[in-house]
Amino acid sequence: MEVLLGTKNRGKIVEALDLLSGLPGIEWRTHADRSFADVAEMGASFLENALLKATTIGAETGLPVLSEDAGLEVVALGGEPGVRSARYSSEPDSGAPVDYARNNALLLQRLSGVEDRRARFVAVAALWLPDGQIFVCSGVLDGRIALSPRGDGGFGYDPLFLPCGRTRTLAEMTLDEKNAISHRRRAIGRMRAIFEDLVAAGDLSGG
Ligand code: ITT
Repeated sequence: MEVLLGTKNRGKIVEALDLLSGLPGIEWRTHADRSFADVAEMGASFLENALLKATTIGAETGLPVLSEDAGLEVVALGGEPGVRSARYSSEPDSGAPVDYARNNALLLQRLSGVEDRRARFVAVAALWLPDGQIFVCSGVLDGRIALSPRGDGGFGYDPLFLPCGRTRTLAEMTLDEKNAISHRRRAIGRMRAIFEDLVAAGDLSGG
């Protein structure tokens, strides 16, 4: 039974495939196996965007689709960059490519002189099945924003994100270390139990 990962973000794909490994009865497919069009993320929340991606890519491909919308919420910035995390440093709707270094530089600039560095990562995963069933799981990772970027692992804001109680940024951790604690781990870990139920019930076989 095939399930398509509805994302083109390389960092997310690497982490998600690792988190989903070992689930019997499911063969994971990516955009390299089954291409799909980019989905404009017009939603006002991670939930809306995750559902939009899963349902749109599902309708295009006819395959069960697992999508995810994620981002960073910074307390002192009123929850920014939030749903704009991927394109924080670009004009809205400009279609400009995602630029992690510029996003990180803008975040540091906005937090310059700010003492309250509290932040959290949020991930919302949505699974769409061809028979119309939809499942949603979310996860959060609390932490704070470092004063300067450190590390080359992970992606996005990882070089600036210090999880609570840790001294290394997410980008200074291995894939296994990040995947043991991340927002994505929490969202996709919860989704694993749903996949196990769906496989046992034969609900994925129509896909
Ligand atoms: P898809 O829509 O194709 O899944 P995307 O990169 O557009 O890929 P999102 O809309 O969910 O994905 O945006 C996620 C952005 O939030 C991403 O570009 C990063 O800047 C940030 N982000 C999310 N999870 C992250 C993580 O684990 N580590 C660092 N940054 C993360």
